[in-house]
Amino acid sequence: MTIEELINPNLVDIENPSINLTSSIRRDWTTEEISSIYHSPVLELMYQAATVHRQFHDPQEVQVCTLLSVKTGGCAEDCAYCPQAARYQTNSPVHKLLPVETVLKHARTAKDNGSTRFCMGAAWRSVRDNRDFDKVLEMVKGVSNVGLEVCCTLGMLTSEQAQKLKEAGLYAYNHNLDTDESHYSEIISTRTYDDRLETLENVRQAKISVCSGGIIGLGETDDNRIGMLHTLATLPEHPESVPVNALVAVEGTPLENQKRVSVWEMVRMIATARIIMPKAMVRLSAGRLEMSFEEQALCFLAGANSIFAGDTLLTTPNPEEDQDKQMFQVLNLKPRKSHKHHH
Ligand code: SAM
Ligand code: DTB
Ligand code: SF4
Repeated sequence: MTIEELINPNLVDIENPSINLTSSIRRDWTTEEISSIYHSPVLELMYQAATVHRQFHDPQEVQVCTLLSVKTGGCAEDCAYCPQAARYQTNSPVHKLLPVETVLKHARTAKDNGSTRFCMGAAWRSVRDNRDFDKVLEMVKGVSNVGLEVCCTLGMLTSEQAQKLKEAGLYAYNHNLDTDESHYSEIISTRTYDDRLETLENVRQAKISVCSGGIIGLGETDDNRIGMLHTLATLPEHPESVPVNALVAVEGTPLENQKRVSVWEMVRMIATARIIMPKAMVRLSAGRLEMSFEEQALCFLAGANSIFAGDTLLTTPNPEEDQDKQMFQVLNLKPRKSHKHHH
């Protein structure tokens, strides 16, 4: 089958709005179908992804999100890519939970710089019902009042904790699958793939928007990448956002010597995600520091429509705000307006 035949021909139609676009969103993709999309000639793949992108999104619009690590380092997990795992000797900073007011200051600055989503990360294995969690709930309320879509990434969550976050005003929760089930135990041994899926289910049940994607460059095969995309695209509902991270190889982690992924691998991953989950925001996440404007432009053309802005991701560097402003100008991109009140 050609890539064109694989993509539902009824996907159209900007001209004829009476066609219900959601009817063409498939959750029954097979691994073989995803594989043949992923392995299409790369320019054809990009063209098809760009076409789907235009049927569901304004291609000039890019959502700008800001990250803040509210609790950094000292994590009990053994994720092989992560500078924050306590067991690896890295130069990554370590600090306990930040004061609420410090976080709100960052949120206001993020908003002033054009972000519409603010994501708070904590180096926790899972959320525990303690005073730190109560403080996070206050942060969520505060950031929501600043007028930003609030997102958190705090590790595993029970359904009760998800409910509390929802009540505090949480808009989205990030919890990445990172790789596929068969490669997972090579990367992380301290939790299972099912633990990951269960948290996603708890988030979904609490009616919180789901953000889930992965990392490439961990030493996985194309089949592992395809497998992860298959799991995401066959969830009971597609995630509303799908981050695609390129590994940031950090000295001291077991993956410190991994070779940097090429832009074509990013493009294949982004384009395939765009085609099989057409409504999702596909986020060009970690790894932009090493990419030129031209390389990032290819990713936007392949269907990426969101980035993290600000000079730090959680612990590693990201392009300077000014660089990104310049890139938006050169590529004629515009930051997406807040959808906070449209949920
Ligand atoms: N501790 C929580 C968890 O693991 O779910 C939340 C924070 S954790 C740092 C969030 C995500 O950051 C991970 O799932 C992983 O996808 C990404 N990440 C961490 N280190 C990375 C690295 N070196 N390169 C690329 N992505 C990374
Ligand atoms: C995601 O997928 N990428 C972001 C966000 N979600 C939390 C994190 C990237 C972290 C990169 C390594 C670091 O800065 O510590
Ligand atoms: Fe901990 Fe999250 Fe890093 Fe894993 S990715 S070591 S859970 S902070």
